[in-house]
Amino acid sequence: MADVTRESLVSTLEEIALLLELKGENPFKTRAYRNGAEVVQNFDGDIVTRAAENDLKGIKGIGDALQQKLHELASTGKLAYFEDLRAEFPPTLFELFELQGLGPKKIKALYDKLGISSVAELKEACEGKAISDLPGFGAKTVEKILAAIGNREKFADRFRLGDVAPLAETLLERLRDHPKVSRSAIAGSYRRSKETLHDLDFLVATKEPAGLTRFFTEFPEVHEVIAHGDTKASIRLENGLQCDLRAVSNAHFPFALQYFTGSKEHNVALRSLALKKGLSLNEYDFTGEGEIPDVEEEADIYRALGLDWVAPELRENRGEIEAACDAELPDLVNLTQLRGTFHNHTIASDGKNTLEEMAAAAQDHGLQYLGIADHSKSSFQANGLNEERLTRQIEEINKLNESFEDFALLPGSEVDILKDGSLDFDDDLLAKLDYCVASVHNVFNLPEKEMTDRLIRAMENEHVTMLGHVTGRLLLKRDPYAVNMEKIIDCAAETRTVIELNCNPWRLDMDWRWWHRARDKNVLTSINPDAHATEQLQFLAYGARLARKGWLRREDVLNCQSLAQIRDWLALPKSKR
Ligand code: DGT
Ligand code: CA
Ligand code: CA
Ligand code: ZN
Repeated sequence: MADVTRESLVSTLEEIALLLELKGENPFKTRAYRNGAEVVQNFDGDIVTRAAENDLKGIKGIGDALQQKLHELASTGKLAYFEDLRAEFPPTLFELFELQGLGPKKIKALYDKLGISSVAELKEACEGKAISDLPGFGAKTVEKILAAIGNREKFADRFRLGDVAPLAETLLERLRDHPKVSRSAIAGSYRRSKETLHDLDFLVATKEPAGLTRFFTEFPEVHEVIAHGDTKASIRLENGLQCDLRAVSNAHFPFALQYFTGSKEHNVALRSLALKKGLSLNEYDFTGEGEIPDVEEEADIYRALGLDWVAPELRENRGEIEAACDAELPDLVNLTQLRGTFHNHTIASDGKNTLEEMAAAAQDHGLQYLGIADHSKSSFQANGLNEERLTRQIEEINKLNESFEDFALLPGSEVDILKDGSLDFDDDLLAKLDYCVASVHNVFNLPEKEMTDRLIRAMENEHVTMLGHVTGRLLLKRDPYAVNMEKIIDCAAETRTVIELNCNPWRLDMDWRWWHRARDKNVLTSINPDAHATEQLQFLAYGARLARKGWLRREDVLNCQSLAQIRDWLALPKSKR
């Protein structure tokens, strides 16, 4: 079942309203859905659970019919009425809903006046003249629409790491459990922990390769068999993801694993190093004139070339081969070293769980502390807390903490950085918190200099412990806002402000390519799940993978410190940290 959230309820109601409008239904009916969407959006409480439990009676603006539909949606993840309605329109019409910056009003105008019902048609119209006759479609709007279409093309056929990881592991397990498989792995960008992937590259060692490729092409998730041979096969899953399988002998496995892990750039550099040693390296073995090294596992290949084994995350030809040669590879952080985490939400703002539930989940994860950072008042769309509610939450946390042994909730806030770089709360209130995460949640379109100055002003505040999701990007959806990352990192170093590594699979922000530079300037990170529900604490695993990809060690990660260490650290003025 699809994850039901407040946002998904709201967007379904809005889509229904739009579809009714496109059909020319009576405006009264349409308005009921629009109002309903607004009520759900602004409801002060856990509307998703209330809907799932059919407990919506008496909520103003949600009549009987809407109650029933919300209940069906929240309890089953589907709504028959909505699906029937959708079926009345060309399926390509719904592509338009996914374009950034194209609201329902515009979609209706395009459909009604120009009969546009797909992105392809829209693109054609934008490139021609017809569209400029429509009111509300000036040159600027058309430019924005074209940019959104460009983004969509750029992102087509790519997947977010966190969106494919659970399925990837399930398929790998199935291959691993096959009686004729002795070794197995997922190579490629998945093993290198890239934030987005084009396809998955499975690899097995087996004596019966043809049996394995057949087994693979018969997986129940298969939508289409793209290629099927005796040693390799390619399938496309129902979600559109392509998966390749290569079946090799046990002796070839380490070479295939090394080769198909990539990156291409890393492999090119490695092969040229091998050539200097008189060895030719390919996906099957070493060949050459002199003595051929014994290879049982991947590390033997690196060792034969005079290198330490290079963790897959580092294989991007960004200095890892030189470091491996000098035995100077970093001892990378790993998930089990995390002792706590910051930046988590509760039902007080837009989270799904209570303080108690979040605390219990954190303890299940073996964490010693969990930072609570609900939204601040300017984030009204996320039900941000005002001064009074935050003050009450601090008291609530302090009281709860008396009931824990060897565990603590840390009262904090995800405070909005306002347009001018000032903060949503004044210093007196911020001083009452254990820490604060400062984030941008609106006005994304400032010029680079202004956006950079805005973040710098926030970092200069003594109470800002860390910057949240520093570029605001949403992977495969929204580009980062314009900001000068060199300057942000320099300022973080100077002001001793931590930069978070936001683990939400949509964000994974700050980008891994910047961490090496940051850590060389002694900037700390905090690996933060930005959890809006207990199960999202699992996002920490993606954060740890991306931290490794950014060359980070245990000492570079604030939340590898124990609760006692963290308390001491938080008690220091920023300049002493
Ligand atoms: P992706 O799938 O676009 O997210 O990224 P990768 O790195 O998984 O790329 P993929 O699936 O095309 O190939 C997997 C690995 O196989 C790649 O990282 C390196 C290796 N490889 C593939 N084609 C070539 C090639 O033409 N030359 C070299 N040196 N290596 C290749
Ligand atoms: Ca791949
Ligand atoms: Ca591939
Ligand atoms: Zn945020």
